[in-house]
Amino acid sequence: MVKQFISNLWLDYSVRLCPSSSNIHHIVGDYGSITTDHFALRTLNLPQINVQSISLLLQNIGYKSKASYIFRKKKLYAEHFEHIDKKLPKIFLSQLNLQDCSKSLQKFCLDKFTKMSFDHTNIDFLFSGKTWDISINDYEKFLKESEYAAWFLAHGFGANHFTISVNALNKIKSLSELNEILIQNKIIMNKNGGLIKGSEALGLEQSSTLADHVQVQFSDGFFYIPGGFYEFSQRYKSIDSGRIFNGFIEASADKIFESTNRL
Ligand code: OOG
Ligand code: NI
Repeated sequence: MVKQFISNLWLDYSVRLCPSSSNIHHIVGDYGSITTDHFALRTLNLPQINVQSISLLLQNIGYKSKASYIFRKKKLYAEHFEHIDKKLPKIFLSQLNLQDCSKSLQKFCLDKFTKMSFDHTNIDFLFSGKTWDISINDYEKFLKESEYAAWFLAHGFGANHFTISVNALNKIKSLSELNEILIQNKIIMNKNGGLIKGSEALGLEQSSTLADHVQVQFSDGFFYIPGGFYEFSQRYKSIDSGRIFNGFIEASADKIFESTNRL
C-alpha cells in the first residue's frame, strides 16, 4: 500500500513535473544505488486539504509527524513525517497560510476549493494534479505575491521534488563531489543561499537542481512554467546523540523552496 503510493507519486512527478529526473538517474546511477531520502508535497491551509488533514492520510499508511517548521516571510508552515519502516523516504509537507495572503488570492482559493470535494479515503488525490482551472493572467498575478501559491495553483497535487541520499551512494564521498559531477553533466543547479545549503555541524547538507520548465494547461492555452526539481542530501551523525540527523533545517529549506523560481 505505502510502496504503491510512493511509486505512483514518483511516476506522476517524473512524467509530469520533472522529466529530467531520468537523466539524473542515468548520471547518478553510475555512482551507487539510488535511494530516496525524502520527497515533498505542497498544499494550502484550507480545511479539506491542509497539513492536518493530509497528515491523517499519511498516518493511515504508517507515517508519523516528527517536527514542524515555520517560514514567516513565505507564509508557509511545514511538518516532516517518518515511516515506522526507516528504509522508506521521509516526507516534507508544507502549506501556504492563506489568512496571511492578499484578499484576492484568498478569494480565488476559497471560490475554487470550497465547492470541491476531496476523497479523503483515497490517498491517490496527493498526485491528482490540478482538478480546477486557472488562467495564465491569474497565474502571473499570484506569482508576484507568492511563488508557492502560483506553483500550487498551476500544478495542483503531486511531489514537487524527490531527494537522492548521498549517504547511500557507495562511490561518492561528499555532496560537493556529486555536485561537481552534476555540473559537469550540464545540470543547472539552484545557487540561492549557495550551492550547498546547511553543514555537517547542522547534521544536513543539501543541494538541488532548478525546476524543469514543463508545459501546463491553463484555461486560455498551454504555457511553459517551472515544474519539479531534484534534490540531493547528505546527513551526518549528531555529536550529542551519536544518531543520524533526520530532520530539516529551516534556513536551508527556505532556499530549497526557491528551486521552483522562474529564471
Ligand atoms: C520544500 C522545500 C524544503 C527541504 O528538503 O528542505 C525541502 C518544497 O520545495 O516544497 O524540501
Ligand atoms: Ni527537500
